[in-house]
Parts: sequence; C-alpha cells; structure tokens
Amino acid sequence: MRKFSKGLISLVAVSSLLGITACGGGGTSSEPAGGEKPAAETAASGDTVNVNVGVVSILTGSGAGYGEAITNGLKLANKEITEQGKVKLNLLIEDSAGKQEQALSSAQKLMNSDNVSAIIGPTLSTEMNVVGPEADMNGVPIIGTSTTAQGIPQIGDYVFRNSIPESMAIPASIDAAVKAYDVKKVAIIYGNDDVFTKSGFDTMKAVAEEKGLEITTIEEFQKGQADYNAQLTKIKGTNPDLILASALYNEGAVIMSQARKMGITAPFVGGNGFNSPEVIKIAGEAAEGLIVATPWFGDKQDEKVQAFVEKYTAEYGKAPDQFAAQAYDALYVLADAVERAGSDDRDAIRDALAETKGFKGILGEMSFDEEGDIVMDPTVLTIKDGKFQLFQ
Ligand code: 1QQ
Repeated sequence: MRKFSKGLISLVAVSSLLGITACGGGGTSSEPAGGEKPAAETAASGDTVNVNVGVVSILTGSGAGYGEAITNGLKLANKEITEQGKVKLNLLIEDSAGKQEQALSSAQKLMNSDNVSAIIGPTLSTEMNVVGPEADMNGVPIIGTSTTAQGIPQIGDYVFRNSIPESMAIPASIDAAVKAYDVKKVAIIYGNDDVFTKSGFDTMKAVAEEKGLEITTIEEFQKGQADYNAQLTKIKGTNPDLILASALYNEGAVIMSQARKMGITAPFVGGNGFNSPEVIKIAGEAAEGLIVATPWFGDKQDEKVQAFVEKYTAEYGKAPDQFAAQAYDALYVLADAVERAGSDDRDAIRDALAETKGFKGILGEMSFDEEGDIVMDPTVLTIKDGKFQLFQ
C-alpha cells in the first residue's frame, strides 16, 4: 500500500535555510562497513542483489553514545545478512556529529555521489527534520531507527521509522508510574531547542492533563547546559510526586544527578532519550528509579533476543541497548525489502518497505502503518541496581 503523499520541501528551500549548498561533503569520508565498497553503480550480480546503503549517524561529539550503539547494531546485522547471502548491502557510514547541517550534507553526498539505494538514520529527530524532506524529494527511502518525535514518517512517502514515538512510549511509562506511586502532582522539565525533547514535552503535558494530574511547574533548558540549579530549585519548591523529563542522555543524566544532590526524591519518568546505558554511566546511583518505556528488553526470555545479546556482547564487549537493537532490526527490515524488491531501484525498495507487515525481529513483531510509522507495544522499564529492569 502506498503512503498518502505529503507536501514536499524543496532542496533549494532547505539548503538556503541552512546556508549551505547542495552536494557539500559531510566533512568525513564514507566508511565501508560489513563489506567492500562497490563502484557507484550497483546492480544485481547473479541472484544476489547488491545495493549501497547510506548511514547517517552521530559518531563524534555529544550523543556519540547513541551513534556507537546504532552503527554497532548495523554492522553486526550486516555481517549476518552478508553471510546469509540473499542480498548484499554495502554500508557507507557518515558522521553527522548530531548537527542538522552536517547530517544534511552527509545525506546529500550519500544520495548524489555514492548513489545509495536507501539511507538508515539520522539519529536525532532534529536532524531527520531536514534530511527526511531531502531524501523524500530525491526519492530515496530512509529509515529512522531512533527518531521518535511526532510527525517524522509523515514527512513523506519515502520516510519510515522503526523506533516507537514519544507519543507511544510516554503514556505507557506515565501510566505505570502513576499506578505505582499514587501520583497527583507532576513537574515537567524539557529541552526547548530540540525537536525530540519538545515533542516529548508536548506528549507529557497532554498525558498529565488527560489524567487530571496537577502540573506544578514547567521548566526549560538548552542543549549542553551544565547547571540546572534554577530549574530544580523551582521544582523542589512545588513538591511534585513525579518529575517528567524530556531530555537526551547528556542533559537528562546531569539533571537527575543534580536533583538527587539537592535532596529531590520524586521519581523521574523519561522519554526515549533516557533509554541508554550512558545515563547510568553519567548519573551513577542518581539514575536509580528512572522509569522509561521501550520496545527493547535485553533480558527477555526469547531465543532471538538472547542470540543477539550474546553475539553483540562478544563482538563489542558490552551489552546492546535499545539503539543497537532498533538499528539491527532496521537493517534486517531493509534487507527483507531489498530481497522482495529484487533490485537496487529506490522506488521498488520503497514500495517493498511500505508493504512490511508482521516482520519478526528482536524487538518483537513489527509492521509499518500506512504512514510508515511503527506498530509495536512498548515495555516499561526502570533502572534498578545499575541496570534497566522490568518495572513492576
Ligand atoms: C530523537 C530521539 C533521540 C533520543 C535519539 C537519540 O528519540 O531525536 O528522536
């Protein structure tokens, strides 16, 4: 089924908005991963379809913990897919550094110079908001594996994601927290300069209102902020039963850490940005009790899940997180679509992707709805004894 066609943002508009020219390089060279980099032209060789797949991810700077997990997940999946021999995906990985301009120029290079048939990424919704329209306009299918803000697949017919949106994760975690802690009053804190954190805030506020919870205060912060004393003092003064925080891990972990140092004891609910072991690494004990919802649970007694955890841990010396798992599944979803398309043609791959239904991955069973969004149930987890565990 084709997705409903949405309005397109022109290349000229996006590029001039960002003050850059088309075809600019991303500042890094494509890194072949999990296979040899082929000539720019891809073709079916024998029975195996051979395609270039671009990856735009955060490899350096703030948020590189997300990108490391994502690219590890992709490389592991690609190793297996290559061994299975049904399709050959040549991953060309570009660093976005978490920046809109770099994400866009990286994607332009992949589409225009490397002739990719599809793109995986970018990492942040903030980046996808500029890369998505560009890929859509060029007719290049693009799958976000971690982009969870409202409206991402609605960017266009070629834009998909297999990450559960904030609008699905946050209601589940607030619901569980409210039941467990008899919550009547909540405080909200969110990043006001990021597409994902703003979208998470919108959902948090809407859910709190729907549930008839009193919102004691709404506090804002910016990316890279180091001191949250003003916001947390305000929150502490309103004595909430629960704190809803919409943040990426760098800021989120520091907020939790400073809150506990100030003697704030209310539990925290976070969105997808908190679903990273980086939170535990940065906040340590202060991360205990954080409540999140995610499609990924590494301790699930499921053969596929445990096989992945084992292989990933052996390969990278650490357990996979949500971001690694989502990326791993996304590449399998793409490989499946390429196999069904039977060609490196961008339109054929897009159409095959749109028809993905009941795909069985490590996140469970997954389908795309008619807009290219994921259909899946989240699990509510909490950090206990330095580890994400089921919230009961
Ligand atoms: C987004 C997110 C972040 C947590 C990705 C790392 O969900 O930007 O949409």
